[in-house]
Amino acid sequence: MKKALLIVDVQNDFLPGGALPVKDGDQIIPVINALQEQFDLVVATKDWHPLHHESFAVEHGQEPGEIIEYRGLKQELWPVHCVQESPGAEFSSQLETAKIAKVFLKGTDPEIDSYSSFFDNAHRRSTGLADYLRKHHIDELCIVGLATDYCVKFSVFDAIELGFSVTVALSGCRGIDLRPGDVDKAIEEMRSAGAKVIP
Ligand code: VGL
Ligand code: ZN
Repeated sequence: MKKALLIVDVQNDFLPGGALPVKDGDQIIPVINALQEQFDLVVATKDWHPLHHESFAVEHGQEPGEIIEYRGLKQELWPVHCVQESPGAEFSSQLETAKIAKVFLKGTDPEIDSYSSFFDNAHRRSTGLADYLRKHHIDELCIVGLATDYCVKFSVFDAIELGFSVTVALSGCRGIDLRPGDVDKAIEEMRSAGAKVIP
């Protein structure tokens, strides 16, 4: 049994002071730094949007928090965040990166969002993460990062569907809770999907 740690989107824009800050998001960084020691392999994702991305409210003349239908998919609209090569898209300087073997980029297609670390929201294009994990004979995946109710949740669903055995370490995650209760609901959904959720 080989196990990997997947660190989801620990980027400046999702941290306090960033464009789409997750409350107390910075508190997970020391937890994740310590966790890395326990894994055979550490991988990470970056939300990596082009300057004009359909998930940005401004592209539709709307406000962040609104929900639209775009090309047949439901889309939450966000402030401009994690623009490729911008400081907001960088990992937090507090995050230990020496052990990260590979970084997978998501949300790079201007026409579709990607909450999961594995596929875009229409499940059409893969990021390459699943093949990489299989090539390294990983069967257990521990997932941490931001945000619990978006990119962590959808990464957990896909990882389970792909056949990985999945643990979510909540001390290494924080959520957006756009609608209060979203994080609690996400935790329940991850549990029902078959994830082992630990404190
Ligand atoms: C995320 C909203 C928009 C996330 C990314 O990383 O959870 N959330 N883009
Ligand atoms: Zn995004």
